[in-house]
Amino acid sequence: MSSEQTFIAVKPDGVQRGLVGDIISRFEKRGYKLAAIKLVTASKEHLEKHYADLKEKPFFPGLIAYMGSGPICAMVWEGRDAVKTGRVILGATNPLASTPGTIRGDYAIDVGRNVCHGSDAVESAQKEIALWFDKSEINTWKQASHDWVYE
Ligand code: YYY
Ligand code: MG
Repeated sequence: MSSEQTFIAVKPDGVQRGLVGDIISRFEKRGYKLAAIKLVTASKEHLEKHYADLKEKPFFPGLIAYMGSGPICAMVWEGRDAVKTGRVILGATNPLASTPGTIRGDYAIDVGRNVCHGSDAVESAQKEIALWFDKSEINTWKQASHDWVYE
């Protein structure tokens, strides 16, 4: 359970529905530190790289079209166990299986409109952060609340 970084994104539906602030707020309130953030409308090629492991899936073309349909709020969040806990904050892939209190469990119904993305492992987080951000865009800073969040 070390300090790590995870790639979290508000997908185009989440941006269109005005959920960016709430999603950021959930990570902030939990105690995580924002290391990078930007709004980006991703190209087809970029999204195909991001979801390369899903390219054989029947939903892949629809997923790429949806993800490229508008701006995404791309972020890097940092802190203890950030990858696994980030997935818990998001909820299950299928929103109907997501617990209320999670982002998907509160705001989504269809799997193809599930509002947010989060890296599924430390290794994929590193790859995704490198795909979406230049090193110069990642901030190193000490959160004023750090010593009140961690023992
Ligand atoms: O990591 P996560 O987003 O929770 O799920 P993945 O299995 O990586 O799938 C990525 C993305 O694909 C998912 O968030 C929605 C979409 N998707 C879909 O449209 N239909 C499926 N049956 C499964 C996934
Ligand atoms: Mg995934």
